Amino acid sequence: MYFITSNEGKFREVERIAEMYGIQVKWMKMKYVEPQGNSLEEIAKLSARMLAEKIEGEFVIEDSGLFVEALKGFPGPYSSYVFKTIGNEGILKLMDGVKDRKAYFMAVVAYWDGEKAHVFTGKVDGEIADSARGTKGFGYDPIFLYGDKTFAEMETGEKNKVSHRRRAFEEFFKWLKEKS
Ligand code: ITT
Repeated sequence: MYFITSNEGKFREVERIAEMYGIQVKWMKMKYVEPQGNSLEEIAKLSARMLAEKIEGEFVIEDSGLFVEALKGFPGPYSSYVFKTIGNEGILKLMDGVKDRKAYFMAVVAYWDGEKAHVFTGKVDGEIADSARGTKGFGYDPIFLYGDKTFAEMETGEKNKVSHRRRAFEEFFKWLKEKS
């Protein structure tokens, strides 16, 4: 099963989750232009359809994002662009002095079976930390607090127990196993 992503952090996490289900995922490292959409689901489905025009057979992709409640869900579907531009420091600045720090990560997996897309989602609730902490993980991990640790203070195995990605891929792998 090919997992198409430009993000090595995503791939390394999924590789470990897949192992738990006895499934081998191979990394197709590729950056594709993401279509515009209002939700991660819409973007994931459109991306799968677009990629299917170039790639033979089955593959899987994942679209994810950070949703900050006090910012009305921002950066949400724009997480990738926002990370590359204002980054973690920019989010912390927007949250300066804000009491309600609730946030969640969401992951949408889109599996293209050769004919159509199947979508699976996962979510994890947490908070935006007061400052960036930790060196593990990737992306927004240093500012995402889960309990008393940020995701960047956790080993992959620990993050993988609770993450949005784990939850979405778990749904997908269970479905795959039931189907076969
Ligand atoms: P691909 O589209 O090539 O898979 P990407 O990094 O551009 O890789 P997305 O479009 O899904 O991925 O954008 C998601 C953004 O949210 C991106 O900046 C990630 O770094 C960030 N993100 C997603 N999951 C995360 C996680 O588990 N921890 C920290 N940041 C995460």
